Amino acid sequence: MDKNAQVKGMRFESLTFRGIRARPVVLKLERPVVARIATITDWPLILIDLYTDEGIVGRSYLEPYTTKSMKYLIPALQDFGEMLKGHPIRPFELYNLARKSLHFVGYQGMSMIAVAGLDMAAWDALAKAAGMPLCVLLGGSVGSVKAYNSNGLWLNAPEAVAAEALELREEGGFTGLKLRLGRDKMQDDLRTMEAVRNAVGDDMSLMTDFNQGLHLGEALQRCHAIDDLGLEWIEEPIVYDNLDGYAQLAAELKTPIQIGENFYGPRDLYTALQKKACDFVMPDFMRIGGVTGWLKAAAIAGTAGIPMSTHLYPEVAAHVMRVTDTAHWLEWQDWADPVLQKPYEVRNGRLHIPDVPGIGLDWDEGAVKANLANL
Ligand code: SMN
Ligand code: MG
Repeated sequence: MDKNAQVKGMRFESLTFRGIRARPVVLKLERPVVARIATITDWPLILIDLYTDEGIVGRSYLEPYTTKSMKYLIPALQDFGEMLKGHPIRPFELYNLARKSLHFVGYQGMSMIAVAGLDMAAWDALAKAAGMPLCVLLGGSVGSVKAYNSNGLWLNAPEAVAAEALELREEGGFTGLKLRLGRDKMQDDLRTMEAVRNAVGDDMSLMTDFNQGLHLGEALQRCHAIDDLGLEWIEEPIVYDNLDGYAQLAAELKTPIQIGENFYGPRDLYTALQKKACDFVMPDFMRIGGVTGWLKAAAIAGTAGIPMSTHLYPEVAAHVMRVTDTAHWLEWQDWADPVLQKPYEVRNGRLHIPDVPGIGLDWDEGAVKANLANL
């Protein structure tokens, strides 16, 4: 098929914003999140369609963790829809306009999450209109990205977690898995790690994530206790904004400290690096500011020589990782797969970008209808 068929007779630079549809969906998680700070059985998604006068539809989704938050995020997206009507689809400009429109509300939190959803859909629309996969529009090439499987390994019993590790490895020939830590007793974490290591062998990269569950004293003790296990990284042992605490942990530990899923915008990444609060970074797309925020953040991490991994949103993540200087690991989670017409393919531990215009997100309307949330 002629990939440019849909853009014949149109200049992609003149694509025009018409409006936004944002729909709330809630999906049951196959393996519920059981973390130190929360249990999540139902996973909310906001599906965004960005309409243009030319008929191209840009798509993105947001994963805002709680169903209730969709009640206030969706109106913010609809407000952007009205405000930006008639504006050319130029993602950097839309990003700035949307950010500034919320200046008095504040730049972080919900404001940034709404802007990120808009931004990713705008980039998708532009790449579709250009007839190119997003990674190509950004100056890169279509290909695969090294990924670890983050679909499970929550705070369950050691034997159950070890058995699940084998299952997760087989979901795509993975060479990396993420294990959640922060059980009431440190010994139970240690037992679980031993069971997983015995099951998957020495060649598997093991990432660990405390989900901010420890105070600094506990973190010092628990991170030192696992510091000789050859882990890929220790993620978020303490509350995300205690950068002084992170600087102390990063200085004391041999294992790299990983943070970033709670950076709101590129400046948070810059501040963390200034404070030497971590060794690795892993921004989340809804908090860093979508593709535009990622590109700005990747320039900072790249300049500083800090390895950069992704958090959630594996489809858009794969595209930007192809143009990220210090690209490290992509976090694979298949949680949006049930509403996608064509979920991305994972093989040999790598996520494969489809050679189609845009990001490659099309909704399975039957599944969307069946899972629409009543807010
Ligand atoms: C995480 C992701 C999604 C829900 C809860 C926790 C986690 C991660 O912090 O890094 O995957
Ligand atoms: Mg995490």
